[in-house]
Amino acid sequence: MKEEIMKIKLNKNKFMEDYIENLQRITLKNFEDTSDKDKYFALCDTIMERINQEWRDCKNKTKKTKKAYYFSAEFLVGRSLGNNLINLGIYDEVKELLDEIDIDFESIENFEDDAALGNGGLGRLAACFMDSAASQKIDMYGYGVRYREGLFKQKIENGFQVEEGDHWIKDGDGWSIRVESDSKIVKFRDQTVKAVPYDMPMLGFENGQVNTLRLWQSEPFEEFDFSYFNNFQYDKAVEEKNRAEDITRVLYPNDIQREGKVLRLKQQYFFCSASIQDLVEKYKKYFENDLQFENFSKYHVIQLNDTHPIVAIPELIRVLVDENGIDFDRAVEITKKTFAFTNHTVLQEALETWPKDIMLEVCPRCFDIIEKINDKLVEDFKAKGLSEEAIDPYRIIRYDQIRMANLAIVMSISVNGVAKLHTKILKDDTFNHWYKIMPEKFNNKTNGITPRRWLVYSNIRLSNFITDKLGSDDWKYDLNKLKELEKYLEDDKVLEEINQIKYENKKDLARYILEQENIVINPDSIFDIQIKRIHEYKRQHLNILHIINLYHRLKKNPDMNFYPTTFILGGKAAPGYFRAKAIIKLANEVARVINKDPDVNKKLKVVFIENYRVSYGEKLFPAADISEQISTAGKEASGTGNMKFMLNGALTLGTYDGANIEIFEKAGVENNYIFGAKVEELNSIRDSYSPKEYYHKNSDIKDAVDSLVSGELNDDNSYMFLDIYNSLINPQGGEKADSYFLLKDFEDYKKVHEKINEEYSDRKTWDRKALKNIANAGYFSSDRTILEYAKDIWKI
Ligand code: Z2T
Repeated sequence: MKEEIMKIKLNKNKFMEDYIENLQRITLKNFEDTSDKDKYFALCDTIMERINQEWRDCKNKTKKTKKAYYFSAEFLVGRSLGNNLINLGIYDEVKELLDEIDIDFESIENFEDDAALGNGGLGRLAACFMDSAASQKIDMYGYGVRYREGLFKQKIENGFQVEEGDHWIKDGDGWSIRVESDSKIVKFRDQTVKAVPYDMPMLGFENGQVNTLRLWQSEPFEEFDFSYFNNFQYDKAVEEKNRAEDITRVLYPNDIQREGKVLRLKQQYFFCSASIQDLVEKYKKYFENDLQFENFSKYHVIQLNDTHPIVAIPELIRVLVDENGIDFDRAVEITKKTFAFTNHTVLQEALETWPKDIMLEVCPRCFDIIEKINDKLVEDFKAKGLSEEAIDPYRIIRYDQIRMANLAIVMSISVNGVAKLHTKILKDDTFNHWYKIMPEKFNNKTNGITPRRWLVYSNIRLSNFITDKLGSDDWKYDLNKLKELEKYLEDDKVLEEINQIKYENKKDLARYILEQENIVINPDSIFDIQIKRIHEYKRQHLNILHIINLYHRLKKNPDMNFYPTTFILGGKAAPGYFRAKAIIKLANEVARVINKDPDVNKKLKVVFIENYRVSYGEKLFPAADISEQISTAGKEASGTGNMKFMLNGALTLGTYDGANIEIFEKAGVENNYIFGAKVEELNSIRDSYSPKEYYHKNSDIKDAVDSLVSGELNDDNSYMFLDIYNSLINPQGGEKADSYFLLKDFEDYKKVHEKINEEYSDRKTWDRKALKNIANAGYFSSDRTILEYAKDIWKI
């Protein structure tokens, strides 16, 4: 591995010369008159020039080898400047160079808007995979959508979430190349548009590899429809242009809740059609003799990131049959060997189904093709003697609904979950009927995170410490090497260093939070952090209810033995998800009440981070003592924030869910804080569960739950707190009470918090646990994950 290292050689004088020249060229200003934003964009250009040759070399490799294509509606890249410099191996040098001309790198960095082209874990995973594939020299192309507006910006106004647009490219896009000549025509039933690719370089870590993330933008097929124009119907021409641009105008802000809108299916079909055309066109160019596409699946494997890109399956068949004269059955066979499918959740509300009407309205030929596949499937089952009823769960089309997951499972070589428990639930439950007849397709690929962004870049102190202790930076290429840190478990001086690094990071975060949120927090307190999308199954409200109860107990008993703690929460709610927004209001209200109360605010603080996003996460993960991962067992497919915390030396306070289980396995249960019912237990009590019993039996639970409606907390007449209250013990309209088992797990959660609070004072023991976690985080590198995909599924 190490021999391949190839930092770009930085000619410092040339770099500076080019930089200043770029800066003046793009602004037509003298250096003194340029803004920080100008300085940021000029830096992008100067870096893009330097990677251009390697990028071209990688793109124009003539060797005929199998390649992977990661199709995803989301790539949550975040910022690229710092990460690109790290991966090029020139971060320190460039920082110094800028310093010489009085440019503060960090302030420049802040002028980059996050590329927030994703909602949460699923999109961020795709971005981590891009980094890891390039770093492992795997030829993988990302294909997705260039949303003009990424995930909305979250403002907190009077404690309520307010959404604002995120026009991330309004001042330009320093990291993309528009490749006009690779544009494609995408035809919908009622409209034809041009798909223009914007390519972003995905740099491998110090290895010269540059992969491509190709994001498609929708534009009018003809800039003006002159027939309208000539008839003085100018408005109509403009309207057509807008209608084309609408398709990639904005990312849908729901994370797991599916969105059954025509425009959403148009987005999906738009990028899948353009991407499939791209692959087929290139294939025909390079394999000009293979008119029958004999070798297509030998050279292509398409990984489908959840159900969103599944329409690529009928689209490939359409292109093969309608545009290349391939026989239908053959096209199906080729397609079946090309796709692989990843599932990311077992929540029913996520499983995409499209009404026949909508599919006919968007891409009627795809419906035809899906119907043929379905008919054949049903016919085969009947031939095997299955009853109508037995066939039912397998149908791709049922009651005029197209079940996308069923289509993907039939048409793929592989179906995978994203953590051990999740894959087990897929096999035993969600897709059990499929598992029974095709067990060989099912496999697990536990998620991972890229250690470059989530440690080397974001936690320089810890990164330098590790390199120092291990005597080399080999661990950046093979994260399993972190295991060697275990030799320091009994070394008090090293444990003290860990402590000091965490403390410095906490001070940095405290400064940043003061600046951003205008709240003073104490770096000597425990930093207990829960950052992720807001959802009932993730149970942020369990965290908040516990904080309320803790506050009450501290008020009542000021001398209570209590280590000062700062609870930090952050995350966005889907704009249409009332109860998630209620949870945000509750967090902000509890923070307001507690932070202004002089009886407790020396010991207890609560912060709700406004507009939590990738670039904010980079400051939060390094500063955490406790990582809150408290989802209802069986509901969080994997989680990846949990891994970022672990790698940065936080201890996990978590349930037996998703990848938490594997974290406990690797780092040792004794080095983390586990609580709550396991999935088997919840399954066995699901029907008889009565949250009221817990409410009446346990005075702390009653205390916390009652505070939602006692008048102590003010929801500004939004009825939001009543809604949360009702969801727990007074269900409305056929809903089940406390379906996420907050009250069942509350007591255990409280106890484990008490344990944490007590054990934190023994700093040495704590730091040893932190080191244990860091040393065993190697498994959660997305390098490991992507290598498993390459080996087991893609065979490359
Ligand atoms: C998402 O972020 C996840 C699942 C989804 O299912 C959709 C979105 Cl946007 C359709 C998350 C899971 O909730 C999380 O557990 C997992 O770690 C992540 O995907 C990546 O696999």
